[in-house]
Amino acid sequence: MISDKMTRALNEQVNREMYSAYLYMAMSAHCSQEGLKGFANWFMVQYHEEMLHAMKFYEYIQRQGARVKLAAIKEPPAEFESPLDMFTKTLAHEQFITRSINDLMELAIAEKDHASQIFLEWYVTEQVEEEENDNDIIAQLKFIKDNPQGLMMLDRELAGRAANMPTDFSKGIESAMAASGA
Ligand code: OFO
Repeated sequence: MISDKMTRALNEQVNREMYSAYLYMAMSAHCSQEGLKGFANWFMVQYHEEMLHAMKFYEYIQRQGARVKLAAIKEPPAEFESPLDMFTKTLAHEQFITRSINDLMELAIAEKDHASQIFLEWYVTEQVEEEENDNDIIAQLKFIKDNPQGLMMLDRELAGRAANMPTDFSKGIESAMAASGA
């Protein structure tokens, strides 16, 4: 059982995760348009990760016998100045998500909601990885600056990011994860 307040907060997080997916989908589309196929791949993998994040919240709300309430997803930007601009915005967005996960954890602690605390721990760990990945790529992009060769090398490297992400959630998260080998 979870409180109405926690249910509302978790539903808001479903929306934030869906927006994250939408944002990275927009960045992937922009990269494809610019001929940066490796960057496009990286952001599309990120899109799938975000869908998984959203679906985990969705399933948790339902497993707690609470009601999922979906809201409109904000329109993401469509134009970006450069790969560095995209990753700077990605990091800023992930820092926002980290703060929202921390707020959820604070609420779970205040409500002595142990199940939600344990559930949210996965996201706390995940956000460290998300920010670390973005910081690593930002550092490389700052090093590359305007060097087209460096950018092409990084594009090839990012093309290698494999999804290993579930895309079919019809049988629940566990079975989706097992089927994808994630
Ligand atoms: Fe990118 O971690 Fe979810 O939103």
